[in-house]
Amino acid sequence: MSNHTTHQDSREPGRIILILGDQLSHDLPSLQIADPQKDRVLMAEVAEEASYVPHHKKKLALVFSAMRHFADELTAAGWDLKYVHLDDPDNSGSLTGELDRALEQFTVTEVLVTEPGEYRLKEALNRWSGPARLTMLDDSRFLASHDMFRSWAEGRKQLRMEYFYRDMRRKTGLLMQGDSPEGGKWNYDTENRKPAQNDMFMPKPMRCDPDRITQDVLELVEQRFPGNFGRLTPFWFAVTRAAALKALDHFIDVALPLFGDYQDAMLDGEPFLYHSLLSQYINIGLLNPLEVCRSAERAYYEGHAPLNAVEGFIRQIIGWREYMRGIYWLKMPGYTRENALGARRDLPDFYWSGETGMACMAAAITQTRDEAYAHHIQRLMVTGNFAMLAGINPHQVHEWYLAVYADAYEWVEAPNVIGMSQFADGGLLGSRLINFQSQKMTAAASAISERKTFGHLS
Ligand code: FAD
Ligand code: DLZ
Repeated sequence: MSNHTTHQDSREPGRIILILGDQLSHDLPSLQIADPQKDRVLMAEVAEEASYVPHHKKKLALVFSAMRHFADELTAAGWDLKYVHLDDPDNSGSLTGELDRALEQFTVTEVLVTEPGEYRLKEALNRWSGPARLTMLDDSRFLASHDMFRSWAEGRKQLRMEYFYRDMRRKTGLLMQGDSPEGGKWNYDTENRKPAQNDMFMPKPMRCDPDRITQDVLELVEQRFPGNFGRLTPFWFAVTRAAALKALDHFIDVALPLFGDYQDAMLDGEPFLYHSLLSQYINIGLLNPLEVCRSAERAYYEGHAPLNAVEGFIRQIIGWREYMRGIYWLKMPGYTRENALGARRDLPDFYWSGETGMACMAAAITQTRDEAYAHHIQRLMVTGNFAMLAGINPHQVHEWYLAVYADAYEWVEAPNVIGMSQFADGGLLGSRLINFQSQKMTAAASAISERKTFGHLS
């Protein structure tokens, strides 16, 4: 990784390819159309992105370490790359400021950027008025473009994820036999509500040892963000595509076969169950969502994992994940301020300390503090459901979720929080969701009462 702060521009005028911290994909649209002979890549660690919410320490370390590794990979592949470190004394503190600095240094005809995931940053880049024109490319790592989602949503009384999901199955051909779904049904969720047992084999997520780059980043995070929420070490996330691919293989091998059966379960002392722990890698671009689904599909056709598990897993990614992004871009700006139930209470301090007598809440929050992770049922049925029932201001709930999880980006977090868990959008996501929520409540309640492992929510 080179830092060309004193570089004299001796190349032909070219373009600057700005790559953001959650765009760490070698097949990023802006990289695909760029020319390594003429164009330059710019990556920058900046205070503004590191502090628009008080990110969990592990999330900061994941993003910075993965950015540094990705920059090294691009340099090794022959790209001329300017990388700005957070502690560079000339660091302007913002991505637009870093564009300005780069343009003082290089002769540039155009800045190319793949569309940012968050509205906030997209607006900031669109407002930027530097000496070169800025071109924003659609993010082809998603299956549904904004136009596609908008025309799907247009004229529908209710936006039901299930119908959107079927279109995504048809579009990708995942688990399809011609025009029909594999096995004859689109959805096998009725088989996916088993309570977990203490004596089950519990797979553990793959853990990576921090290398030199990650060690440097851990020091930086501890030094620059000492008061942020979360335990920084042990830090075991994958920070390269190669390691993330191993984590994917590990999940397919050890957890996918029972992913479906236990996807709605909770068990005291078991933070991960059969979940994949892949969202933090998918969301920063180390894994492509479609390749993750194709791996799971392969496991089904090779007889390694049953259909209820594989269909359930694929639905989360090409269904819920894409649908949430569609809702976000349909409803922004304004979505994160919605408050249909008029909830006014401040977020209680125990969301940050975990100090509460409510056993499920304490377990979910301390696990979140330690791992920057909680599985879907904990997020929806424990911390989310409590906030909704207690009448907590949904914007504060949204900011908490955006800060505390390693996979948290507003385009996916906000619809899950504002829509799915808080009903703050007035039920936009449709009756399917109310059904979905009540089914999850029933499943979680019966798991709790059967196992009596989490105590009472009071
Ligand atoms: P698994 O259970 O293994 O699921 C597989 C994959 O499916 C995930 O990696 C993820 O990519 C996708 N997925 C599953 N459920 C959803 C969903 N509801 N929306 C979008 N994608 C989904 N997910 C985020 O990626 N970022 C967030 O900030 C986020 N905030 C959430 C907040 C709330 C209140 C709720 C209820 C859910 C939130 N989710 C979020 C969705 C989901 O909880 C996480 O994607 C999941 O827990 C990540 O863990 P995993 O990789 O082990 O997922
Ligand atoms: C999350 C994050 C953090 C913590 N830091 C940076 C950074 O320093 N530089 C950068 O380019 N991106 C960072 N990111 C990711 C951005 O916040 C993300 O690209 C936007 O939120 C859009 O999704």
